[in-house]
Amino acid sequence: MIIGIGGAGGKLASGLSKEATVINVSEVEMHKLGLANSILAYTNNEKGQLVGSKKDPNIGKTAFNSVRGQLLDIIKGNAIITSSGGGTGNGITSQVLSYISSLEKVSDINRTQFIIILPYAKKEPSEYVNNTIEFLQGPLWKGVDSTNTGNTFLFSNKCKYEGRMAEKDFNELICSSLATLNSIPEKGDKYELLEGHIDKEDFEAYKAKSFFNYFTDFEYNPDRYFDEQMEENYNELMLRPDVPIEALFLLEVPEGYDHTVFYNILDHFDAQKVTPIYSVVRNPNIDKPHITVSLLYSRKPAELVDDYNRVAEETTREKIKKSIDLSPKLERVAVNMETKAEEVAREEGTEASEIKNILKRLGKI
Ligand SMILES: Nc1nc2c(ncn2[C@@H]2O[C@H](COP(=O)(O)OP(=O)(O)OP(=O)(O)O)[C@@H](O)[C@H]2O)c(=O)[nH]1
Ligand SMILES: [Mg+2]
Repeated sequence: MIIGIGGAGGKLASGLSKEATVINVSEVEMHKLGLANSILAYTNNEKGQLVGSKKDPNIGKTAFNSVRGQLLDIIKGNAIITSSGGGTGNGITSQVLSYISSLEKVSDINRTQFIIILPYAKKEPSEYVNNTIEFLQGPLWKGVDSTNTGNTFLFSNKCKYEGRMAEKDFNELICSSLATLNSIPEKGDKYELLEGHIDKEDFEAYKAKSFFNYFTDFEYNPDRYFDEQMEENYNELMLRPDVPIEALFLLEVPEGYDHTVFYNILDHFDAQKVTPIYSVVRNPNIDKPHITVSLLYSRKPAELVDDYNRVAEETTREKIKKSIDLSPKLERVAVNMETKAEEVAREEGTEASEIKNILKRLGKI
């Protein structure tokens, strides 16, 4: 089951499944989704129930207390989807992560996956960006580091903005990419299985690992280096992965195709000292081989923030330019000065407040 928290979380969860459960402080927003399962989180304010958390995660954190019991019960073995920018999704999810981190040990079957939608720093308000940076290096990282979470998926709103996409179309892109990944065990059952086998249990065990999950899918050309093709077909919806700790792939080949080309892919992972789990199937509906690959990787707090900042620094690649109508000029990235100051302070062993004072005097923050 999928649980959508806050505005973005709710919309995406409803795109993923009509059986989704959504949680929000806004009854109106939830009602629009037309789902059977929705839970209203209460905000105790002198003005009564708020209709949003006003981009303040502290409001979401307070609202968490009103749904705590119900929410902690349904997250077991399921996935949470939320944005990290606003107050509701960020605040409630932060509390869930803190709770999970505090537990002794969560068994595989009870692990929760986290699907996070990150704001695009170049085009979105600084509150969204700052909330995200706090979230990445704080509760999210602690959760993953506790090894009590399942996979964490980090999506970025970059393509939405650079591609000038309608929110609905962009959400469909995220939902369909997740559906492609999740169809791996079914495809192994549905099509003629030629090599390997990722069954439902293997897949669930993979998704229960406390790592970041990056995945992509593309038409595979066995005559070219696999690394090159992974790079060319980088999934623009997600943050870039680090070297994989574990991997999984599904190779689909057309009728009559020599499927032993999958050994090339094993060689690639062998060079990275990773032994992937895989399925190779014959799909009569395609005329070129197609691969879906997932990598699990690990990140430290500062690296997570770097990954996030890099999304805005990277020159947008040819692929987005071609596929979506794009504004070609890329401005320089707004570096988050406060976070940078804290990073430098850590490295230098000085007080962050000292560096911040200098930056304040220079008018940088
Ligand atoms: N991809 C995508 N991003 C969205 C969508 N709706 C909001 N966002 C992004 O989510 C972030 C804002 O968070 P929301 O999900 O509205 O925040 P919330 O959790 O409802 O919290 P509050 O609005 O403060 O109560 C921003 O980065 C938005 O760009 C959506 O439908 N799709
Ligand atoms: Mg909202």
